[in-house]
Amino acid sequence: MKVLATGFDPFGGESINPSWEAVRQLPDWIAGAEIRKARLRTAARAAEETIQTLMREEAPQIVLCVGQAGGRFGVTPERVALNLDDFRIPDNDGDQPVDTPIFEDGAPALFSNLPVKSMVQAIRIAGYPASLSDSAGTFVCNHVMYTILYHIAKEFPAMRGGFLHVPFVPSQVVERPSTPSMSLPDITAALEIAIAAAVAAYDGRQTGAPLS
Ligand code: PCA
Repeated sequence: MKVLATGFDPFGGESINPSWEAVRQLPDWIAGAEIRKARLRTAARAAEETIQTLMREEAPQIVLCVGQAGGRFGVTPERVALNLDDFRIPDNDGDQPVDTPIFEDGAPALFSNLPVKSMVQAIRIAGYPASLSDSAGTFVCNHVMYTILYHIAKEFPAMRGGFLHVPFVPSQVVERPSTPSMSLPDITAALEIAIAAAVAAYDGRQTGAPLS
């Protein structure tokens, strides 16, 4: 089995993006699955093209894209993506769509078909903060998540896909009092656990009781 994991380049004046820093440090194999890693540009059109090409060329069973959500506490698998671009800042290519559908023929929202609750539970059991998120925002991360789920619905019905947001790392909050952060090794460990839970679910293995 093959898992495609991606992170993003830095945006919004940051010098690092913990999503890519964590993804690049993942082992090459997790729970018997080969991990393919790629860095996406924090730019809607470029990232959309890259993820679409990777889904076609790599043909992974599971695709998990990861992004930074500064200010969040713990890692947050995303439940749903909206068919909407509404960027509060320009992306890294200077584009700033407002109230624009991503795909004209797409549903208003698409749900991740990854086992998001099992992923949250597995991460928490291992001792790292995690919770389910019901909003991936309306910026590039939501754009990429919607793109994945749109192509899964249209072209790759056997593929599982979704998105996971990670917090700032400590070096990013030095000048931001009272802002949560998580160390890079902890984010990386949590990601590895999330992927292992997704692989186990794909294989039909049980990963614990559902969240109450
Ligand atoms: N986070 C942004 C885009 C890239 C990233 O890492 C977001 O949440 O949309």
